[in-house]
Amino acid sequence: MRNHKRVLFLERNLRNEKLGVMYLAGALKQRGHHANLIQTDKEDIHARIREYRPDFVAFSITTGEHVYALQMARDIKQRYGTPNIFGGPHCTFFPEIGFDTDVDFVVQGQGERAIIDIVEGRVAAGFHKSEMAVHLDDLPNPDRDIFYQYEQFRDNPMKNVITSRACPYKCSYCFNHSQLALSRIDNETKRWFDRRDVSTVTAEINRLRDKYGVEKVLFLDDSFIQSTSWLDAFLTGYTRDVRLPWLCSLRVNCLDEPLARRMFESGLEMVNYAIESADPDVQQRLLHRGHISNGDVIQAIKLFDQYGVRARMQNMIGLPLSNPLEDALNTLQFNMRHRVTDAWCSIFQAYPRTALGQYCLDHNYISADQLRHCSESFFDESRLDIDNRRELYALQKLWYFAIDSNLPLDLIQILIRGAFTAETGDLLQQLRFRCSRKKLYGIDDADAQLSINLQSRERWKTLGVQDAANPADAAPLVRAALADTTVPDRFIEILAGVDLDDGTTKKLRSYVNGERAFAEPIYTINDNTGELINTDESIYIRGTMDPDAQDIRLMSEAHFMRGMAEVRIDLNGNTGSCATGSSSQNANAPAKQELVTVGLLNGDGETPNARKRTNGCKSEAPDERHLNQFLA
Ligand code: B12
Ligand code: SF4
Repeated sequence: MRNHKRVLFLERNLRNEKLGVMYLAGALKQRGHHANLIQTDKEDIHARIREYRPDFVAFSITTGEHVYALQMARDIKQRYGTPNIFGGPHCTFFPEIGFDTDVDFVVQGQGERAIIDIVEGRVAAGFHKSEMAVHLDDLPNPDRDIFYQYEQFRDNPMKNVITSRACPYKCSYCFNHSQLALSRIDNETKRWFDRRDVSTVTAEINRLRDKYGVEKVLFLDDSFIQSTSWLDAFLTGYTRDVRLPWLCSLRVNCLDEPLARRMFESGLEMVNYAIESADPDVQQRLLHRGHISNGDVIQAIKLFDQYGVRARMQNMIGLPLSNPLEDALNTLQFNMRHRVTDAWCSIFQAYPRTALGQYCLDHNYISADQLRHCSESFFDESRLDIDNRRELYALQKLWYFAIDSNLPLDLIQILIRGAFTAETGDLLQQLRFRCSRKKLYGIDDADAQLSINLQSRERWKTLGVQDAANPADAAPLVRAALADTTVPDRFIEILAGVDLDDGTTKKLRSYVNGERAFAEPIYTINDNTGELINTDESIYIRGTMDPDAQDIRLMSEAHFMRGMAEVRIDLNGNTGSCATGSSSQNANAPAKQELVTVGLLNGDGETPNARKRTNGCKSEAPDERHLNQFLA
């Protein structure tokens, strides 16, 4: 029997290097063992297994990935009898994965010591509870070769580094509250947070520079400012010993001008802000993100902007709200208004054992079955029973481009009504990935279609409405509508392939002809505080407002586009009101100044049900009781 064991990590759909796997490989190699990695979607698994002859296969999984990992482990066991080790966040929060008969070892918590104990035969198969917090300076260096054998990671000028492994907050959609609770229960020293000594961080980056020519450093810490004294030492050490451009996520409420300047002078290039939703009520009551406000974010963006430090915004749409599309569009505008350089958007996925997952279950936004079935991707269509799911899916795909090119809101509202297939979604996702890599990190995938061909755009514009061979053909209209914008040609071509129904094509035609008959946003955003101001007065519909049947239809369409629950509309040239709950498509023409009720339609042309129209999140907030049950 070999003394030095071989551990093979199996990964699929890798976009980013994984520090967890690198740390484990570093720990294994320090003890003389071997560790390697295969990308199961890109390589011949069986050839690699036969060649490498692993003693163990290992899976590092987040929730959602477990389904595929279990299948793969089962298959490998049947064919080769190789024992497997499971670890990573999913195993920490769902250790019962160990009940699966095909799982040999499952590790809850930090894995460096545990994996050594397993491969060296000191623990029996089954569940292994490891430390939740470790002294980070005691850990071996992460083994980078395991990832940099692949050029997709080696050639990336930006490399990941982490200086801490915890976050003090308890956002309702995140697993961190479980992590905190487990740390407090498990750790004998009651320590949950540790931060590396600055000298070990700078030494690691300098090694990276010598060996791999790193040009930028991405710090993966949940929030880079946890302690101002540590940050002070970091800025001194980093400026003196490294001074490479760096990027991080920040808790910005303890930022001031001198600190922003020092961070810039040390090489800070971009800051990641997680706003998730632009509505303060949603942030605080639904997402439990009271530790940060729009005002803090706006102030930080402005402080950094004067030094050219760019902003990246993280957003989440498809929340369990009475009107998730409205929330998403407000958040989109917030991003546009503050001209963020890069905007990331995911579709909220409800996870079991999070406060928000439980809230969704309690309020019938999701069934117990659906909640258990966790999606592996956060770009998939929402599994919640919410309005406008299709539009939200489309909006997520358009998000980056809409903000990057500052697309008009009414055009966005038309485009998201297209039938976005999974294939279109994938194409847009890949394009977004390439565009943002090029923009942020200068990595050019040499794809000519990212460029803008002005000649064809001129032709697209003139083709316009009349020349389209088939008046129902939306493609020329899509091209014409986007010709004047700065979106890449490739984006236009993908969108030209999206099917639009007749009503939407008609709206697009009006848009191209300059008749913008869509409502303006209900909210305006206070530029300093980030507060959303609900201004009924700001809602209007362009065009004649004589209260005849045609105008009623126009209004109902405007409502449809906005997906609004309740809107006041000026009918009298000027006054009136539209409320929800009635489907009066055939409403009689109202007299001037009379209140009219206009039925709201969802994407399928149905009137949405009343339950979700009651301000879901505003009456109640998710609680953490179920977590205590889980942790008891
Ligand atoms: C960077 C990051 C990402 C990156 C890279 C993902 C990655 N897996 O590295 C990207 C952007 C792709 C990402 C995406 C997502 N992420 Co993320 N992400 C993080 C983040 C901020 C840092 C990860 C990291 O490098 N940690 C440092 C390393 C050292 O820790 P580690 O990976 O946990 O590994 C240690 C242990 O888990 C264990 N271990 C890990 N693997 C193995 C394997 C074996 C065999 C063993 C024995 C032990 C073991 O030992 C390691 C060393 O001690 C964490 C939060 C955090 N602070 O960890 C969230 C986190 C991992 N993400 C999370 C989630 C939910 C997601 C998403 C589903 C979407 C979302 N809502 O953000 C997607 C899932 C994508 C996917 N399919 O992987 C959750 C996972 C929770 C869960 N139940 O699985 C976390 C924990 C955030 C949170 N607190 O909720 N994420
Ligand atoms: S700040 Fe980030 S890591 Fe911390 S609890 Fe909230 S979402 Fe999770």
